[in-house]
Amino acid sequence: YIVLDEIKDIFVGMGFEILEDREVETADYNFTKLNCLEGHPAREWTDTFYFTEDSSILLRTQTSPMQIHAMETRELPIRILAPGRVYRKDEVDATHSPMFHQIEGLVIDKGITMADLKGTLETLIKAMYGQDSVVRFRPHHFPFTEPSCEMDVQCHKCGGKGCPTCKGEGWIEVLGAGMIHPKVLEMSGIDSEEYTGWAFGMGLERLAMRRFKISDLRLICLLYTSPSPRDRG
Ligand code: 2U9
Repeated sequence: YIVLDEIKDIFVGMGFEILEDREVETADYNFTKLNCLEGHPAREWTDTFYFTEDSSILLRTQTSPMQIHAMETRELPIRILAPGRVYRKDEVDATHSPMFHQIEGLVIDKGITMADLKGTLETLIKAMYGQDSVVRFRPHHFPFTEPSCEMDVQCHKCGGKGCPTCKGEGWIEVLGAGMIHPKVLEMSGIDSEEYTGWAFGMGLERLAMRRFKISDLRLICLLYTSPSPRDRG
């Protein structure tokens, strides 16, 4: 919750609005409208918690359906942050849990480019890890963004030389992002000729584990139940 509050503050400072929404979703909003069509591996019974035999109602596997609802109901432009719990059929171990927290962000306006994505995410990392942080972007693939990328931050311990903290890599992967796929915009009724946008997603537990040097994800479960001081009323 400390990490989440910090990230919320950074994005509110950049003019983003924070969303909250349901955890039970339809396959349409969780998958189809995100360009994960029928037959996509993420839709398997073995990966997703379904409520119905016909695989139509489920526990959301990502916070993206919140953003689809916002795209369909809000006036443009939009700048939103969508944090929340997500559910996947994963066995519990040191780095996996069937329930975890994600933060996704999304911007849609006229004339938005990859430069906006890079600038905003670099600003986020510098606010979180210090102004001297160095980031890099690598090409990647997601069904809902095109082009897609992953962002690494240069290891603050060794300055990129390679050490135990970064497992000899020199870089630490922090998030995935990309330009919203034109098909995803069109499916939510947004003209992709007129409007463009970018989105990012990251796992909160992984971020908190790094931040507080927590070695095992299961230890974080103990923290879930204690509300942040701010929410305590
Ligand atoms: C809409 C369109 C695009 C959100 C994105 C990622 C890349 C990503 C993972 C990080 C670790 C999920 O928690 S994780 O396992 N996510 O890499 N997420 S772009 O893209 C969107 C969202 C909403 C309408």
